[in-house]
Amino acid sequence: MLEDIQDMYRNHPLSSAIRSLRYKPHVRNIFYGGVMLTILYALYNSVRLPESLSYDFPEEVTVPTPPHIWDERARQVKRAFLHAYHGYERYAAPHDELKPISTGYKDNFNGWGVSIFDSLDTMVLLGLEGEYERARSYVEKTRFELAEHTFVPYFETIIRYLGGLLSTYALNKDPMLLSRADELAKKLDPVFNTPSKLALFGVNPSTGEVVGPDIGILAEMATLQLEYTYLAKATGNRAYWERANTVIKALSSADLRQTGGMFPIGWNLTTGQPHDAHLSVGAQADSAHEYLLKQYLLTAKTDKANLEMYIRATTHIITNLMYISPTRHLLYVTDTTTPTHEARGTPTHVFEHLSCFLPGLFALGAHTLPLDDLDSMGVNFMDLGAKGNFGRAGDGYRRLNSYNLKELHMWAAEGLAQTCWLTYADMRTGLGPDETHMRPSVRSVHGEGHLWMDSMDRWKQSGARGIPPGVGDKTPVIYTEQQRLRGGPGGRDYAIKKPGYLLRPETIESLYIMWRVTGDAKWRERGWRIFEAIERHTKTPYGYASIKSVEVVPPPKDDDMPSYFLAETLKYLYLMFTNDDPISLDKWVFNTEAHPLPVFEWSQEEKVLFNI
Ligand code: DMJ
Repeated sequence: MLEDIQDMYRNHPLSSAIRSLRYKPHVRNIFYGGVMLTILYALYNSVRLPESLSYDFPEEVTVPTPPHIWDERARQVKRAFLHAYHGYERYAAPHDELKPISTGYKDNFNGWGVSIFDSLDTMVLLGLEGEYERARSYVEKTRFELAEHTFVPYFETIIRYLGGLLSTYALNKDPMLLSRADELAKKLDPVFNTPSKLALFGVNPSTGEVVGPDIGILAEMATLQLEYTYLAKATGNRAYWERANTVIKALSSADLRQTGGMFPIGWNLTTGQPHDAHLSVGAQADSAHEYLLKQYLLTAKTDKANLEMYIRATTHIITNLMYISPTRHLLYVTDTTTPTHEARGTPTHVFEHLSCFLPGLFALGAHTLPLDDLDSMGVNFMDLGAKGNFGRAGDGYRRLNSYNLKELHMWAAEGLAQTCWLTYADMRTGLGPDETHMRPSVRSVHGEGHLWMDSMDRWKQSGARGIPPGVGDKTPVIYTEQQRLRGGPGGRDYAIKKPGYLLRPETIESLYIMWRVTGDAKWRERGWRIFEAIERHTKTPYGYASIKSVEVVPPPKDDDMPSYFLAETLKYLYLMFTNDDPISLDKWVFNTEAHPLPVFEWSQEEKVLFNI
């Protein structure tokens, strides 16, 4: 190498000038010596251990934070909400969303002011009376109309608009909100005009024209049960209950032999049966799995079909979609491509931020269900696998049957929550990427990977000592800029697929539930660190902006502040930090957009009306 460098210098035009110094060898030697030193210093700089392995990311807190500090932290979230909402009110209302860099606006969800509807219950919980009154008078006047041949996306309208109205009604019992919710649901009703009565993608609320492919998407057609059941109960209109029931019946009578008892993404809206075998808990699937447990909880544990479907779905997720990474043993959940003849498809090893709601769901289930005594709920775990003829699924049930199911679900929750958190703690911004690609093996980015349950079985066979695989705390690996550009030293176990942080709530939502369910303050402290990172890297003079890369400091921003940031991200942060527990997980159920609905108390007449 030294020779190469000398050659390079010999052939360089400057060298002739230097050679003219041949009669002054001491000058020449000093010159070459200087050049060599410069090169050696540059080489050293590119390989030396990064100063940033000691990057200023704060250590985990070991001394308990006193309650008054938590109250102050909750107040800081409230101030953040006000900053974001005032920016929206000033520059974008009554359009849908604020562009927090240019002070422009977006009309991406009907143009009815989605940020207002999505924020209503957050304002009530935060005690923001002035903002709420201004929002209320807008809501009262909104015309749920659209120009001909344009369409509302049904799913988004349900979770954001209808969810916001119903939840706020549940909190303050303002009848105007319920009547607006009723009116909106009626205008959307043509969407059910399919042979299966499962919802199409979209509808024009003014003309009733509908739009959407015959092959629907799981999350879009199976995320309305909570909203419609609550609406049915609040209005006494059984027709809404029927809409929710159609979904529940379609799901519980679906032919799931191809997918081992789990619901795939594609659904045929004519036959009401699955169309493919693509399994995921992330995009296009997430909230459908979430609503199985939550519908059971909302209806005060009266609807056994949902409980059974929840246990089937989670059994398949645990036995087939959960993997453990080779180096740091990170537990993660992935999706599988369509299988041919087997129940298990090929894992992609993609891990989505959207899937980070799952640890919270597992924890909520373990907290609220007697998973270690399902017989007391009239459910026989082994029968669930055998009765439906779900292909190879029976193996999974036999496997899980040798564990305490409650404990296993809680381990799954803890391990996944650790990984979701670590994808934040590993980044220089302290914020997590939208998608990662987990390495299935130390040496290769290809391969089957290591199923979590295989590691669990080995751990159990060797005496089940210590913390189960994938569950304990892990150390963050923060790359320097040099390491990032070089592709890193590999200690992270994953590559970043989509580097943006879109102000999403899922990790924060799970940290909040983990904190409430376990009482372990480490989850709450991690939530605080994420909030600090949000303040540091996403705040603009007018609001908060998604960022394009979580690995770059300062991160480049996107001109985008989604309404779910107001509805979910800030609400979960506030509820995590406040010392009160205004929305107890035993008494309320959050819809998928973080709008809480109260667990039912059934009256005798309602039991008759709803066939309970
Ligand atoms: C939210 O709109 C909802 O939580 C939805 O279910 C999926 N995720 C987005 C935010 O990431």
